[in-house]
Amino acid sequence: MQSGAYSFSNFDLESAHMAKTETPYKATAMDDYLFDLRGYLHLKNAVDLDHVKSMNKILDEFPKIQPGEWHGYVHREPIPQSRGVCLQQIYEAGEPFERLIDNPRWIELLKRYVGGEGSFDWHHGPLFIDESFSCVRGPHEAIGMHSGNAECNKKLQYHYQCGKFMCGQINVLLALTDIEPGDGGTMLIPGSHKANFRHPAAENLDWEKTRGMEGTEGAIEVMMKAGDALLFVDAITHGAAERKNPGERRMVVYRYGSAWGNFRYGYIPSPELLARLNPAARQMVYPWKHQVPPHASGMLPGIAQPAMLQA
Ligand SMILES: O=C(O)CCC(=O)C(=O)O
Repeated sequence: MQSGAYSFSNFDLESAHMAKTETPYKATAMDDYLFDLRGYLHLKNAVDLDHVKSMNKILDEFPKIQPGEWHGYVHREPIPQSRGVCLQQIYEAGEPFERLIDNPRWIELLKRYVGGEGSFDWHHGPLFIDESFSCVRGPHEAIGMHSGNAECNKKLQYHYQCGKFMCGQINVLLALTDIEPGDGGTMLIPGSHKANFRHPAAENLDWEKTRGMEGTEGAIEVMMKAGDALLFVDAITHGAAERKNPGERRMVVYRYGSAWGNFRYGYIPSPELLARLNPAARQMVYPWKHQVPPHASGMLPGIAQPAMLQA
């Protein structure tokens, strides 16, 4: 159902996201309303369970690399174990992760909410993914509260102007396991993407010592089924509850912004990945098209071979 359907109930909204079709899902009037109001959308069954299974299999078989080490083009982020094991450039870990880049369940929502169609913002393409990672957390692991409109930076802005959304960054967090009470769910403060004040508890937060966000005034913990996705503007104050249960919580995050952005950690996609992706997906991971004089073409970075990038 398209925009204009204000009678959309929550149930219908969820069913719409369950549709087993490759036709890209388009935002409804209710999606726009809820996204604007709360700063996030819960996309139920965004990815089917076979797809989830294939990603979990890759993670199960992935070598146990240490923080800062590489396996292929995947890098384990050097973060404290208290935040879990995060594998950066996860779209390099295999086709099931590649398929998430321009996933039809969310790609049109991303284009709409990052915004910029018909303006310079789309000069290099509609979107750029500056970070893609998997994160596996065990007992006592979590991430503390961060972000919020009151942090005041452009990446964190939430903006609706001239009838258009213009968001600095939108995250898609896809659950690879069910996330139930005690599992360490994502926590959000609905509406904080428009907040004019920092959360008082954020003022003296000790990032090294902090664990989960549970108990934070105004925050909710989102329960998800494996295959559900949480689409949220990075401007919303968020984090995760500490995992209390045995076992693991698994998820991936892909962060989308304008194609004039840059990689958060300076990664560069592999030539193999760029050669495999369809042009739209390739543009989302590497929007640059370099122009250099002929005598300087050998000076381009290894991956940036013009023939590959102009296709
Ligand atoms: O781990 C989570 O659930 C929250 C993820 C997060 O904080 C982020 O994507 O910035």
